[in-house]
Amino acid sequence: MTRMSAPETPQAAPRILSGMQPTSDSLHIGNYLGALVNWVKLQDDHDAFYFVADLHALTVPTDPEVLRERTRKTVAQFIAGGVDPQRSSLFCQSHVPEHAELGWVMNCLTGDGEARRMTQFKDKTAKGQSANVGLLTYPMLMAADILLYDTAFVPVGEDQRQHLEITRDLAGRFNTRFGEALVVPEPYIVKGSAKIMDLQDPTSKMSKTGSSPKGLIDLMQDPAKIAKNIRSAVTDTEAEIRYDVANKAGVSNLLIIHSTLSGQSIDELESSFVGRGYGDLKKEVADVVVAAIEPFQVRMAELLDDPAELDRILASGAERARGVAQSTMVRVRERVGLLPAAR
Ligand code: AQP
Repeated sequence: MTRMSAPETPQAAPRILSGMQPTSDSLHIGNYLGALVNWVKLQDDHDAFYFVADLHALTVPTDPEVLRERTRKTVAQFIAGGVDPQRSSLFCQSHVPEHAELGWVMNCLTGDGEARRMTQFKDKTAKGQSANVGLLTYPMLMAADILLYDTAFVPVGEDQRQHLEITRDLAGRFNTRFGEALVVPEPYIVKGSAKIMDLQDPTSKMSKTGSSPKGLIDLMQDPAKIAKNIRSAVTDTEAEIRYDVANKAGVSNLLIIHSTLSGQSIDELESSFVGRGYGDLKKEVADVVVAAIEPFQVRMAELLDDPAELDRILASGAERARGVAQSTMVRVRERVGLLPAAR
C-alpha cells in the first residue's frame, strides 16, 4: 500500500505529536525520563504538538474540579520540564472536538476482539480498574489524536508501542477502504529512552494510576518523601550492585534512574559502587533525583501562580491545533460519506 506523505506543509520540519493524561496532581519520574525530556529535545528540529489528554483521563472516574486542576497542573509540568510554548503547540485535547469525532470513526473501523487484545486494557482491568467502554476504546481515541495532525513521528515510551501499531493499522485500513486520506505515522522510540519501574514492584512500570504511593517518585513530591520512597525501594537479598534486569530488577531500576539523570553510564556506576551497599546506592539516587527536581518545583510554583497565563497558552495552542484538525476532518467526512452540513 502507498504510504501517504503529509499533505500539509511538506517542506516543513517533520511533525511530531505526543500527550499525557492529567490522571494525577503530579507526573512521575517515568513520565519525565521516558517522555518529557525527549519532548524537550525534539522541539528543536520538529513541528511539535504536545497535548494534555483530558478525554483519555475520563476513563478513570475523577471529581470534575480535580480534573480541571490537574489539566492545568499537567500543562504547567510540560513547561516546567522545558517545553517551550513559543516553539511547540501546547493544547488540551477536549479543546479540539475533532479528536472525539475521529475517535468515533476509528471505533467503527476496529474489531471487538482487536480492541480486547490491547495489553494496556488487559493490564489495567487485571489490576482491578473498572472496565468502562472508554478504557476499551482508548487506543482508538489515541489513533485519532495522532491521525488528526498528519503526524510523521510519535515519540512514545516502549510501553505505548502496541497502541502505535494499531494506529498504523487503522490508518492503513482507512486508506484502503476509503482512499488515501490519512498519514501513516512512524513510532519514534528514542534510543536509550528509559522505562522506569515501580519502586515497590520493579517488574511493573511506574504508573500514575497503577502504582502505590510508595512505588512512585512524583515530580511534585516533597523531597524528603522522595528520599524516603527511594530508601524503601524493593531490591533483592544479594549485596552486589549490578545491572541485571532479569535477576535484579529493583537495583537495575535504581541504576537506570541514576544514570539517566546524572549522565554517568551504567558501567561507570557499577565500578563506582564496587564494595558498597544498597544503602549507598539509594542515598546517591535520592540525591541525584532531588537535585534534578528542585528547580522544576520552583518553576512550577511560578507557573501555577498565574493560571490565566496557562489558559492563554492553551488557547493559542488549541487555535493552531484546530486549524490542522479541521482540515483533516473535512477529508475524513468526505471519504466516509457524511453529508456536509448546509450553511
Ligand atoms: N514508567 C514509565 N517509564 C517510562 N515512560 C513512561 N511513560 C509512562 N510511564 C512510564 C510515558 O509517559 C507518557 C505519558 O503517558 P500517559 O500519561 O498518557 O499515560 P501512561 O503511559 O499510561 O502513563 P502512566 O503514568 O502509567 O499513567 P496512567 O496511570 O494514567 O495510565 C507516555 O509517553 C508513556 O510512554
